[in-house]
Amino acid sequence: MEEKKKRIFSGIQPSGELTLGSYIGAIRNWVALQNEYDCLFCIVDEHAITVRQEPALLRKRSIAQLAQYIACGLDPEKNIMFIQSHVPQHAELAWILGCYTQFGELSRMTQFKAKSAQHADNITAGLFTYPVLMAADILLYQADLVPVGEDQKQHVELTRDIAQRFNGVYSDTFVLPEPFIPKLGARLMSLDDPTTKMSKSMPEGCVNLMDPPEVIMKKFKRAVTDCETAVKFDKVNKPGISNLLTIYCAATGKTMAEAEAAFAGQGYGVFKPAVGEAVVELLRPIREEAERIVTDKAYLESVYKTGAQRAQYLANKTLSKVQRKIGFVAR
Ligand code: AQP
Repeated sequence: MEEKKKRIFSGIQPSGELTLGSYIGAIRNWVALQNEYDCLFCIVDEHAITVRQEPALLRKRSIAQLAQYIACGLDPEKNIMFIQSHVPQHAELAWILGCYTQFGELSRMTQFKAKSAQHADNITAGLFTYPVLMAADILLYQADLVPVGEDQKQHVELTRDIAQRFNGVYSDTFVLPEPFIPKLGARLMSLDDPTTKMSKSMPEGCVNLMDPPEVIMKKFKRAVTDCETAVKFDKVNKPGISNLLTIYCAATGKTMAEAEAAFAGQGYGVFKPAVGEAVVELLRPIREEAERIVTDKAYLESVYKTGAQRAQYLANKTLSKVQRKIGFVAR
């Protein structure tokens, strides 16, 4: 008998441009895993509105992000690709799970602490309960694995805690998901400040998937390094160079030792543009393909509509089971 494939769920907020961080930390792994697993890849627009968005831009970015997912190599025939708000079961399950999540647990989330500091004038309840919606996204599909960057590990761990609690109160309902974090590039740092994460909401030190070559080169030439000259991996003392080396290895497939050897005796003036060029070549085919796909509105609409239908079918199975277990009257 053929063994049932394990399931993956992952998503990215259309709250800004897709970045080199989100590509290397997440999307590239989605592409690598799509043949082995049964996958759902989502554009999590409900998460995006936890901070203020410009409506027209949010709409445009959601569609552009789908085009970029496909351009990165995700196959809509193989995977379920959809927009979160098209599947209302996410919000319904999130409400229920919120009643099985402690205020204290949510208060400890580092992303909430960072984002509430960043948006001090608009700390919404949605920003606080964001991890509950993320738990619903994952648990709704009984996902075994969640491929994310290092920064999302805490949220996946909370998802497991919520699932375990629910399973304990009732009976086995949810699969306990595992985070899948890449060995290289799990946390790319800002080119401007290598002590902070490369993040789409901080565009200065961030390389975007759709940046043209000249913009990418400029960003790398300006990247913050240190006042030494050696191209050596040393995260504590040389965070800027270490980040650039990580990016170089992720872009070229070279090992760290090979990369260090390639630049031995050469200064940062040679190294920084070389990293830029490696990234330009990594992203060039993706950008060109995304620019082509994004103009095909009818195709993209058919992808997200089919995706939502298929996702709803799976989501309903879990949601009705949950509703029955907690004592809601069947519809
Ligand atoms: N710098 C990074 N290095 C490695 N992985 C990263 N990811 C994001 N930045 C890096 C991973 O990519 C996915 C993006 O998910 P998201 O946009 O929904 O959430 P995020 O982590 O909040 O992304 P940003 O860019 O940091 O957005 P803002 O600025 O809005 O907070 C996730 O899997 C993430 O781990």
